[in-house]
Amino acid sequence: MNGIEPVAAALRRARGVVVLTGAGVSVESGLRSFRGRDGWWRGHDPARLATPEAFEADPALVSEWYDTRRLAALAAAPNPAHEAIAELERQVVVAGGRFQLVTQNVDGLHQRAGSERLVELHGNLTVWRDHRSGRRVTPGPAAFEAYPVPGPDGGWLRPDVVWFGEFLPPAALAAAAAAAASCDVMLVVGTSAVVFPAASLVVEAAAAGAVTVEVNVEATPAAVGHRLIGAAGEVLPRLVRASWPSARPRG
Ligand code: BV8
Repeated sequence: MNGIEPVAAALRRARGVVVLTGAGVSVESGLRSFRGRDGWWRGHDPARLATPEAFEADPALVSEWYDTRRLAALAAAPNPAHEAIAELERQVVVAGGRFQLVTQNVDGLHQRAGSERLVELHGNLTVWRDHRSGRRVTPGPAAFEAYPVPGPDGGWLRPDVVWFGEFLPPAALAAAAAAAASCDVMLVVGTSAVVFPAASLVVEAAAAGAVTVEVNVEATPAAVGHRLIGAAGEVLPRLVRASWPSARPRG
């Protein structure tokens, strides 16, 4: 694959690395992306489902949709892209560098692949909260019996994710922005880069002089310096091996 060696060299030299991921990194785990051919959004208008207004209007529909996605995420397994990102973290940290993984995904697969230095910008599907009190609960592996689901404090349970029109967790956004502003290399993997403020992290890294690299099956609007076009589960293990020939991504 042309263009992989300069990226590998930049990774070997880097003192600070950020990896920004989107739904595309979980496609090879069998989880649909949002705007792909059969994306979750195709059947459902995001504005109709992923907003506090939609939940207020029809909590049964929205909580059933999210429970379907929660069960799919629990049934899925990390793929070689997730494992390569976890290995990349280990290689950078062992070399004394700084590493930050920033994900828009709410499926929890990065943690299960062994990633540690992780910021979940948009929350996590496996945790739910009472929409009145905010008290969090971690549901068991089985589907909820009925929708909507009564919360512990008189509200309904909702997924602990960030909906359109809702603010991101300030600590997560601050950590992501700080890492983007001080990294030498940012990999942008499997995201359409159209949702903000996540997409603005690429701009911040480029403005800070970082080498920016997109890994995607197609080119997106992201303003990056390098594009490695291909499936993340194929490109990332190859990039890690090209960067650190002794590296052995687990899995
Ligand atoms: C906010 C969680 C303050 C829930 C999600 C500035 C300009 C314009 C609009 C805005 C702006 N600032 C704010 C907005 C509004 C809005 C926004 O960005 N709208 C967009 C649509 C224009 N942002 C917000 O509302 C944010 N909040 O700003 O609060 C505020 C408050 C009040 C009023 C104003 C502002 C909150 C945004 C977060 C929403 N929650 N998810 C859930 O999961 O249901 S967003 C959700 O969609 C994802 O988390 C992700 O972030 C986003 C996009 O998805 P991607 O991950 O990129 O996936 P997608 O399918 O789009 O693309 C997949 C890619 O992978 C493709 O490129 C494909 O080619 C590629 N691919 C496929 N297979 C593979 C692959 N690549 C590699 N390998 C493969 N195998």
